[in-house]
Amino acid sequence: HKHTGGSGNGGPNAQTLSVLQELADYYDQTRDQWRSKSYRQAISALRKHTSKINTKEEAMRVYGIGSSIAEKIEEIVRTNHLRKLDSTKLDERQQTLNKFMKIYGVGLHAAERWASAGHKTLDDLLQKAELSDNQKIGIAHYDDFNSRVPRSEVEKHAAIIEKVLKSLDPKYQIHTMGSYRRGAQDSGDIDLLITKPGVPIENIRTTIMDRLVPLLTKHKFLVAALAQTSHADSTKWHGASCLPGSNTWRRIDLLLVPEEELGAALLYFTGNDIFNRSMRLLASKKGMRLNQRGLYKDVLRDRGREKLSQGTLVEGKDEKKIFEALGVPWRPPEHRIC
Ligand code: DCP
Ligand code: MG
Ligand code: MN
Repeated sequence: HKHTGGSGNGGPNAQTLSVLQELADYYDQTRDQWRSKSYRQAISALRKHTSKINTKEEAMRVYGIGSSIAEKIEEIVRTNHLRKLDSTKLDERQQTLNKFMKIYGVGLHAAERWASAGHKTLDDLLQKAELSDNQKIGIAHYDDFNSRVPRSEVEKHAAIIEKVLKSLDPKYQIHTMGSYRRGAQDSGDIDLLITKPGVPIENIRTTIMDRLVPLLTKHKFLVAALAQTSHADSTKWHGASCLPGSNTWRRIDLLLVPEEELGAALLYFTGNDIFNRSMRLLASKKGMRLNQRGLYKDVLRDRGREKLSQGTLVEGKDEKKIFEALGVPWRPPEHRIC
């Protein structure tokens, strides 16, 4: 199976992107956060670009790409290769860890345990390691979960959920979040926010968990439930979905939100994660607190900046009003890439 390296079904800069991704993975691995972030930013900017970038000058005109990465882009296009990658070849153990950590739901801890036990391939794991059911699914669908979902396919998954949900109750609303809402041409997973005006979250949870999920599972659209937080008041469902006639499984997240928290949830689940962090930091500097439920003021903190009280709600329902209350000009989702 061919790894497309984050280029989905191509795009004019697919080859460049896959080489840059290798280097980004390397910096991730070495915990070089600054470089890792620069590369991530450049990759997401280039992925959105609709024409082929050939030269350093062209690359530098793309917002989010600096001169050093621009130079590398030109080298990749010119030589079909990046010399930097030769000198940063990871040792074998690092490569094994990388491979294992790309299994959905597997972190450094499990990867290190397996590598230390001498496992080197996914087949080794299947044959010799003790695996949870979710890990088995992660390995069986390794290529699926590591390939990007084209924007048009995200829309198809969302449309199926929306149709079935509205057939249960037409008052439900659904928003496609994450990288999709930021305008990405392809996404790592499908993030859907679900709400119904005027009813408490318990009500929404019952409809989704006890009716929608079982129904879509019966229809074989939802094909796996993954990493469920076990407690009964969970407002998230993580799993996998598969379009009729396809055998590609996609990662899908359902996020259940009451109307009062819709704005804060829209803000949070649009991301990206680094933009979110900067908004939370800003709130904190203004003596407020921002999370996926709302913006709060009069948060009491002790000298160690440890929170002593939740504070009072400033805004939760309206995304634009949260920006206003923070004194930040509105930033459309496409511009929330840090
Ligand atoms: N999020 C966050 N911090 C995290 C995880 C998530 O702030 N640690 C928020 C911002 C993300 C959103 O949730 O944009 C959705 O999470 P995803 O992991 O699905 O990330 P994206 O949708 O942004 O990217 P991808 O295309 O890889 O799914
Ligand atoms: Mg996502
Ligand atoms: Mn997600």
